[in-house]
Amino acid sequence: MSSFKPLVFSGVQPTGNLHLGNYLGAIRKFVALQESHDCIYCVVDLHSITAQLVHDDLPSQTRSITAAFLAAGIDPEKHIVFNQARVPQHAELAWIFNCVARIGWMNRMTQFKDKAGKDRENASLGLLAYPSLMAADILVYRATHVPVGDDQKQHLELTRDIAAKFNNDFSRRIGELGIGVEMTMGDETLNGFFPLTEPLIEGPATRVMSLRDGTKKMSKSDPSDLSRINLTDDADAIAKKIKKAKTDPEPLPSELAGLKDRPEAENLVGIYAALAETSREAVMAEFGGRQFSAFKPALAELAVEKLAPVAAEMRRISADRAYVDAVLRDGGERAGALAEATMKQVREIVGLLDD
Ligand code: AQP
Repeated sequence: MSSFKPLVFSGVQPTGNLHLGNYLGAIRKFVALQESHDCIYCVVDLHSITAQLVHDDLPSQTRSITAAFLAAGIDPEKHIVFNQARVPQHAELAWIFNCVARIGWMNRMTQFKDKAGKDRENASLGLLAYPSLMAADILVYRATHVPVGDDQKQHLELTRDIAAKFNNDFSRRIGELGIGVEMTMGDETLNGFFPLTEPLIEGPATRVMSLRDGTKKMSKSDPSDLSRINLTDDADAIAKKIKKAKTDPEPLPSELAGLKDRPEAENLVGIYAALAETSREAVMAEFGGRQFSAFKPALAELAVEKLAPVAAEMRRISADRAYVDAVLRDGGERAGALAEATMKQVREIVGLLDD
């Protein structure tokens, strides 16, 4: 028996312009993890049709997220970059996980409640089952680590629950086939096939909030463009949005405790710290006691300095559609081979004949 090989997986939906929250909460971490891990990064197009089926621009959005991955510094040769629909094993494993997960688990997901809103009966079945597909995305590679923003924490807990139930339900069979990893669950030792994936949610910007309302997450689907900084915004747009960002009349505090009950101040300090790759404490040591009228221009300058090169590179890569498509095709082939190896064993465990 050996342990699971460390492997990073994460995905981003092609549902609109990427924003600073996606960049700081996810993509920048994807880039850093390449140094220490094998990584698989996916544009999760099948997820993007759960909330809204028809997207006129789905192919161009998929290419644009791919360009953002590459522009941020993801190496598609050393690692794997592809779009989910190219590897049908994701959907196949998701079906099996639909039979593992319980409806009650899905009904408790806050993202489902938020997105379905009051008219839950009218939400797509796909929206309810979204976390099961997300579990399949990760576990079809038996990935051990998943960098995400804080909003995905609950879905990752559910991924662990699905893996644990599958391992538990099929432990005997996994043992008989000799393809398991010995795992301790409570007082029991069992033969697990899927790892209990660890979320990687760290740093000062795990939940970047809207610039218009510090209690709401910065989101692609917020109708107000002023609520978010898009990765493609130019310097003027970034400066304008930060200037207009909601704040309170007090100066910045010098210590962390002073940010309590000041969500907008907390958000801007977190963004500054993440962009400057420092701690919130260090930002407050520098700006404590100063007004937002002094802090905001410094934040805008830093944001432009960090984001402008990514935006320029994204434009350059996006112009070469053949290159982007070649990256996705090659990544899809390599991901597909890995996913099929897992699914062969899953079919054997479950008892589904495939040859
Ligand atoms: N505001 C955020 N702060 C930090 N991380 C964030 N992420 C999203 N918003 C923030 C992280 O970005 C990754 C990709 O997200 P996604 O596009 O797959 O899904 P999402 O969380 O639904 O993103 P949006 O922007 O909020 O889209 P809509 O408006 O369509 O719902 C994930 O790791 C996520 O945690």
